[in-house]
Amino acid sequence: MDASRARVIMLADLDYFYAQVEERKNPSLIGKPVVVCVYSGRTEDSGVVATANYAARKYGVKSGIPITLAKKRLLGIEAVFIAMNHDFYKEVSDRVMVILRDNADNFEQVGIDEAYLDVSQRTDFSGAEKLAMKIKDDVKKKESLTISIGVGTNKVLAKIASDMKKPDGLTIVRPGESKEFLAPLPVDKLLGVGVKTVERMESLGIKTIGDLASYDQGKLAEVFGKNLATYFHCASNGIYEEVVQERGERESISRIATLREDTRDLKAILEKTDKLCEEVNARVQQSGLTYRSVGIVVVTKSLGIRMRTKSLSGPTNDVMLMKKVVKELLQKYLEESSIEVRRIGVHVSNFTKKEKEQSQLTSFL
Ligand code: DGT
Ligand code: CA
Ligand code: CA
Repeated sequence: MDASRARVIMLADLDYFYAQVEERKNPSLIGKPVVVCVYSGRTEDSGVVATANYAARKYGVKSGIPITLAKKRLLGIEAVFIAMNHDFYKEVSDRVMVILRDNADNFEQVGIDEAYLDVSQRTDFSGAEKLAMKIKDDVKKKESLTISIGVGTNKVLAKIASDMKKPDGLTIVRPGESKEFLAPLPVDKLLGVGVKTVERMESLGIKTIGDLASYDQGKLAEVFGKNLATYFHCASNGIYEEVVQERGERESISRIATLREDTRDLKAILEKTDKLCEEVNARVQQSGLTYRSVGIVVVTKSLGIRMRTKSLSGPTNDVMLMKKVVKELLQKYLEESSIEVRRIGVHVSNFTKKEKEQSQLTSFL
């Protein structure tokens, strides 16, 4: 392969995400096993573990196990159990994603704590380490979180590489090293190989990705069908073409936050919405979009949800205009309702892609 033309793809994945965010919020947790729980509310301890920090993982506590089992495994240990606070993690995630998107030519978020970055236009493999370290430093400085990064010539390699040296890891698989890197790894490391597929592969004598890479493709197709067999064959040989691209057309971009106290004071609410508008607008601008609708979401003290939207006369990405419209909508809402506001959100929608597509279009006219 022509190394100078290989794509440089990264997968960045935050370490023990929910638990790390809790540690950052309350540094006295650092060093102790921390277990973030999804309490179902039925009985005191019913529910599952969302994630645990590495101190807790040493005792076999991990995502998906019952809270009761986690408590058993941590019996007699000074561990901390915390209820999951999804909105809070989402806010942190949104800010980290802005940092990651800033460092990519093409960007694709694939979960609350991970994203693919195609950085081929800004670096080749000789500069990949420097760029990855810069991204890790940015996230550390701005959000005080560690993130693990994997780099390879495609998504499959980047994803597997990101998992090699967690936490705070960086693994770079250079062009030409892909097959060698993959060969000894168990097949379940491959994207899309779950428990059932592992069993079927084992019955064919395939245990490692190397076994899969050299397995007869026709025989694979008999078991898995042609499409899947082709994917297995290519991916295990270090070949995977899927591009990094922003997922789908977005319907809206929004941010929501809880007010310091329930209130009907316009000034207090505007302090919050102004900040939210700036965050939303930053996201809009980074995506190269303009919007034609601006709206607010109000969660009342009694947890009712009210929405108000206004259509604009033309597309914009002007934050002052967004703030003005949000203010109008809020004033109107407060006139119409007498209930105190608990949470407030802003959103924009009805997007058009700025410049690029428009100029392409006009060039045909
Ligand atoms: P890592 O990446 O191995 O250091 O650890 P995490 O915790 O970041 O794991 P990851 O990346 O698979 O998942 C990101 C977050 O998603 C995690 O912090 C909590 C949530 N999560 C993962 N698995 C589960 C699950 O089975 N149930 C629930 N409720 N949440 C989960
Ligand atoms: Ca993670
Ligand atoms: Ca993840």
